[in-house]
Amino acid sequence: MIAWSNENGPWAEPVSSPRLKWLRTHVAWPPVTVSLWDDTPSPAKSPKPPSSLTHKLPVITDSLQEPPVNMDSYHKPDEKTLQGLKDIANKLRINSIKATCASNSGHPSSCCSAAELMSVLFFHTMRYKAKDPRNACNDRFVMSKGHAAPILYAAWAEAGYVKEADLLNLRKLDCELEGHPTPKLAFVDVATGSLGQGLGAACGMAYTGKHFDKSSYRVYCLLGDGECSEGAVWEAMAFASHYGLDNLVAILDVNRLGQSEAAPLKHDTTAFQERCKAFGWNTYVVDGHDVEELCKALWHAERFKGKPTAIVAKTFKGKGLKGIEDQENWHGKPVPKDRVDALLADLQAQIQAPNKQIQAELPNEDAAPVDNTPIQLPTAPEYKLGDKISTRKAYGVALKRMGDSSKRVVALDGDTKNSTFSEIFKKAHPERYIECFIAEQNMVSVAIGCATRDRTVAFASTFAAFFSRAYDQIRMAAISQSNVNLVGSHCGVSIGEDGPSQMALEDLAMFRAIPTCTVFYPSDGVSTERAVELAANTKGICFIRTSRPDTAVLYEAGEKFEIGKARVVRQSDSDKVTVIGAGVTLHEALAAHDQLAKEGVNIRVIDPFTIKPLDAETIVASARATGGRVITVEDHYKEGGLGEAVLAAVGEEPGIIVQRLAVDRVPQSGKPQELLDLFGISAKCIVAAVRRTFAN
Ligand SMILES: Cc1ncc(C[n+]2csc(CCOP(=O)(O)OP(=O)(O)O)c2C)c(N)n1
Repeated sequence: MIAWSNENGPWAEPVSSPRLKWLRTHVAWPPVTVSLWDDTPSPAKSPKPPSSLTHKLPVITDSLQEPPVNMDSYHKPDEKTLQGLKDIANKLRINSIKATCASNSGHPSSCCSAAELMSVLFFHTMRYKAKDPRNACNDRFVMSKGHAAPILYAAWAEAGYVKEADLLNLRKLDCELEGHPTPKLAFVDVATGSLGQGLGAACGMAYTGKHFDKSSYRVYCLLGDGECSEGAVWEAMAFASHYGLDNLVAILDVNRLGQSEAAPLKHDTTAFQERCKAFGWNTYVVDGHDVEELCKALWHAERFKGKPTAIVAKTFKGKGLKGIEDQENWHGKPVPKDRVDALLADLQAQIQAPNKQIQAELPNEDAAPVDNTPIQLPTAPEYKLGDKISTRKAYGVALKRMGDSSKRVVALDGDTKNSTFSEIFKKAHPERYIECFIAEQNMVSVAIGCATRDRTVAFASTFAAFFSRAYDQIRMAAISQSNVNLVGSHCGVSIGEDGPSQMALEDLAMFRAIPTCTVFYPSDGVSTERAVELAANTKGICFIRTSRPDTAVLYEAGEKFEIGKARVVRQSDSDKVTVIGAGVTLHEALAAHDQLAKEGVNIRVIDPFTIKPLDAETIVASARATGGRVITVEDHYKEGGLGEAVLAAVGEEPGIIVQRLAVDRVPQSGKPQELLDLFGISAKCIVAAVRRTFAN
């Protein structure tokens, strides 16, 4: 028998710390917060707590506005309900087996360990409208172990949303029930299947529910035990407890086995519990096949305030399948044809009331409907031609201004807010800023979670270089149909002295390769503001690349910018070469233009504004007007950046030759201008390249 316990003893009232006791006696000290959807004034401040108690108080006090719950008031569900839940668990097993047999692929043993967990969650604990899975008020469920998709589909079939017959089309080309869940399905918020990412997204949803929507919906996330070897899981664990996300429950399906061998902790549920506790979670260890224990644990989780809850469920992989249960070498294998009838008959025989249906309880109607009205800057940018401002700072100003316009705009950063300038937003709108600390994978997942169901328009920023460690999350964001906005500062060698570890030189390649991504590379304050405005309203992922050095404002405040529309910033009737630069290299190109003009050589200079989509029409027309001669210059490695984007755009045009100036080796520390020279992308180098073009 598994221990029923949390750190306060078996099912004890969980509030015991001096801090919480103090809060209990000062419940009239609510946090000063304003709902995103409601402008009612903040409650008046009551006496300040002692300073030693202030840490994380807003989170805790939110919960304590409700009267304390008597944890002893739990009543076990009646026998009929419990039997109904057991029956549903076996129905889910049966449908998972049938579906994976029909597709001759999939992970039935991973489904079977989670059958009771899914049954209790979907038909006892969670509140949702089964006919409207994406309803804003519904509880959320994230199947982080996405390979167990068939049981998720079976649960929605049991709930009446998916047709049972469709389960047999699992993984077929014309069926949306894919191998792993994606938001093509209305009951899926984020794509999973790359293990370790679900909990971070669930954190974003829970944070949004608690702090932005201020709604009672709750978030449940099912993880595999093998999956818990992923570091991203523990980034999320730390985040959830730091922010006291007591509307979040992680269920760990500890079935001992991974894909090719046992998971490292095997069935050591105590080790899982200790780890979760150490990360600041409320924990319960249960027999994951005992529906009664699960009902009880989830009931307590719902009422436990101040911390997220982890339910560590001891289960068996392939549970209920004789000869397969708890055996190695069954991961990702459908039940063999010659055994399927007997195994299905076994499961069927355990079902006592095959036709009994259990309806999920309905949610509270306390989340605002989706608002998708476009968000505009409150006024035109306020820069004057020639003013000097870095695009990273212009980002902070722009985001703050977008935040002034709409409460849907939220910002996240990974402890770089004073470098990316997201701190400007934070200062103006602290209640809509999420500090994610130095955990970029989790930051991206949280941002994706915040943006689900269009609850927020999320902008997450860090040094562009550090997005590379979240590339899998970014890749999955595309599959998730996410509209998240990612803003990377400190691109290229122009950051100078900090050296190559801080320089993003692969980010354009990385983001260009993402199918749903729009890549902005603004070159001055005005275009940065417009990039932020456009990104807020653009479907798919948006990446905005910003630079560290101060550069001159190039555009009038009223200048219009569009995605995929380049600006020709210098031109004459006698241009000899088209030079395309962005960010600092656009300014270098302009300096080269001025120098060459003195020598009587005119060049055309183009600011692409977006690298993806790239304005091929303007580039090809300019190339034609300049004898087919094009030079690209970029503060990025040669591979995958601006130069290759231009090459791709002119690839089918005869008579156009593209010369690429780019960083071609690992750089080093130095002064920005020295580095631009050393790596061949300064004005001087552009002038030399233009001259070479003629020499050839
Ligand atoms: C990041 C990542 N690495 C590897 C895989 C391949 N993979 C799919 S399922 C699996 C084992 C998962 O084990 P566990 O989390 O314990 O889930 P179970 O199937 O046992 O419930 C592996 C290694 C993956 N999908 N994602």
